[in-house]
Amino acid sequence: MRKTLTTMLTKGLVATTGLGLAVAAPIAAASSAQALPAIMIYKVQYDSPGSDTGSDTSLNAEYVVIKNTTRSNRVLTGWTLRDKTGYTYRFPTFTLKAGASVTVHTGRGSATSTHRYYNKSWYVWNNTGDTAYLKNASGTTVDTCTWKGAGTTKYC
Ligand SMILES: [Ca+2]
Repeated sequence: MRKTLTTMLTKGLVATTGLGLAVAAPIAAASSAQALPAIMIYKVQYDSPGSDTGSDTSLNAEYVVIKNTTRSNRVLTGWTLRDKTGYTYRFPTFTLKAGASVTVHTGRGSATSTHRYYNKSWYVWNNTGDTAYLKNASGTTVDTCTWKGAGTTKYC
């Protein structure tokens, strides 16, 4: 009887998490520090190596890495990544696994669970300075990352 109850509770929690609602968050918040955003912009390689030729190889070497810092899978469906200008990548149905990262490339490519593509024909992230904004499906800013150039990569 006791085991059955535990199983039911576990299933209930998984189902709730699967919907991507924040219902489970207070449970986690009580036991762990919240220094990092749950989902964060971890790294931006804003200056693709070599000349900006506009080739897919060059465009895809410009990218943003988004990391799930939690121990639970998070649904990012409808979340957006955008620059100051407003060039926006919107996640379709997508779940970022616990502790995993997803890299959003500027150029064209086949989307996987760890690599996504803006499908742009020119660069998104300004080499001389820009800001990346990550917003959830409600449009609330979850994290930002700003750089002023003088490099190729920003860790946030
Ligand atoms: Ca760039």
